[in-house]
Amino acid sequence: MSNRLPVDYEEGPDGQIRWKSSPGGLVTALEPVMRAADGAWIGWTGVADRELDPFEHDGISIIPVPLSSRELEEYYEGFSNDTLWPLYHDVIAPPSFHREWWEAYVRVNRRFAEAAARAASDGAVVWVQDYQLQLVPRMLRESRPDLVIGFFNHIPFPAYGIYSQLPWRRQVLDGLLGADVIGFQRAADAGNFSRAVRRLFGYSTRGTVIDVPDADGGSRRVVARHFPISIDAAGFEEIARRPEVQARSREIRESLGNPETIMLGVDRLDYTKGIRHRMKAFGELLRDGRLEVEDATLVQVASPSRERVETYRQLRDEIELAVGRLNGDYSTLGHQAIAYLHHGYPREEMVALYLAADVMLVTALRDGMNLVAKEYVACRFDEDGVLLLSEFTGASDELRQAVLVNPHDIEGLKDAMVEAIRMPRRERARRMRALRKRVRDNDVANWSRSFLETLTGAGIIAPGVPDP
Ligand code: GDG
Repeated sequence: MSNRLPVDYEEGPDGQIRWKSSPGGLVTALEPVMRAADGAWIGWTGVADRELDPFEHDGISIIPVPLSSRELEEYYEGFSNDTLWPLYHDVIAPPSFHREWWEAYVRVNRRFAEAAARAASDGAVVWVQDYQLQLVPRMLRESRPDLVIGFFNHIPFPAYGIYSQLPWRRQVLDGLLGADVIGFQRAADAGNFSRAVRRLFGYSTRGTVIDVPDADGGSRRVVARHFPISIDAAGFEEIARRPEVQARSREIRESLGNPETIMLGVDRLDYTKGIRHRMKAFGELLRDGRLEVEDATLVQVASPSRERVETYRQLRDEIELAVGRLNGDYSTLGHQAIAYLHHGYPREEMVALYLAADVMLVTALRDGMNLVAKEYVACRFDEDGVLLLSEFTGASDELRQAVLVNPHDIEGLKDAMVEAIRMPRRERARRMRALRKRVRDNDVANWSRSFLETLTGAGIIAPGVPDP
């Protein structure tokens, strides 16, 4: 179960409905599991105010949950993206607290829980994804105590001092504690969660196990631990090895005027991603003459995101103002300082960009994991390219051979960029080999297997994932 289904809705000119797969990491990971287990995917279709019947798509049963446009505003854009998202990302932007948004969140979570209660067979496994659905585990357990319930949080779980700002902090924790296994990206997130449970409920915790008292005086055992998510590493490498993708990557370099160094950023246009910080550092390097525009170009893909939320509109204005200024100040007729692309691209084009980039910039101020960092590494079968990675991403717990940075420290960021650009070939290869091994050893299939085995009691931990 996830807020969004893995398919996109399309209406033909004849009014006929068509469904297109929207292949993401989660779909790749869960598709084989779902087929083997005869599972169903429950979620919203992406269109408001439409009731749609369950259907089959590409061998997967799909169960749509309807949302009205009002609920979309209050539950999704409001409580999920303007309350929980900024709060869980360490209040980089101020969260808004509105009681009507909370009420919509409760209502929609109940609808999702009811859909699962109807669809699940006796003793079935239900895996709930992400922060939009934190109340579902408890609601589901109350109506269907026979089910095995897992929850995975894709974003960080903040420290108590921040989490405790949430007016509904007890209800959210209680919602999550309805699950048997609660998964997080990093050990630190699981630790923050357990601490919040101790502070607010006084339940005892031992390592990753929390004892949750139940109504008849006994207790239930809930596991809260980290399962770092990953990507389909082999799938990305396969695309990168295609001759036409490599040709495209050379074409990209040429169209940028064959600069010595191409630096690349790929992010949803989101304030958590540190896009402004990276542009500021790059601009100062040009200003100080440590980089010349003929030698270094920054390509920034900023895919459109949450465009109806005001904070995101403001961010877009700020970034586009900064890009305009930098290009005005430093571009020449033949060389652009920043190639800024406010589009989404097909996966093959993203891979060609990864192959064209000498330095990949991941400067998030807070990020649950950051899959872009892992995708870059998976694509570099040539063992070249440098990953510059923020310490505030979940990925930095695993990808220790990246050039690690604190994006708030602009001087440090500038030095790290120069270090990455100047890094000798042998050093680049040494680091990239180690990074690649890590991403191959813990791919997304490993992630889902490890979670589901813990959930169903086998308790086997994926190789390379240390149990905290
Ligand atoms: C959340 C958490 C966590 C982006 N633009 C295009 C495109 N993308 C793809 C990337 C990557 C994905 O979107 C973004 O994933 P990230 O992990 O980088 O970030 P979030 O979207 O914030 O994801 C995050 C993740 O959930 C998983 O748990 O890692 O911390 O915030 O796969 O490649 N893909 C295509 N065209 C684009 O223009 N095809």
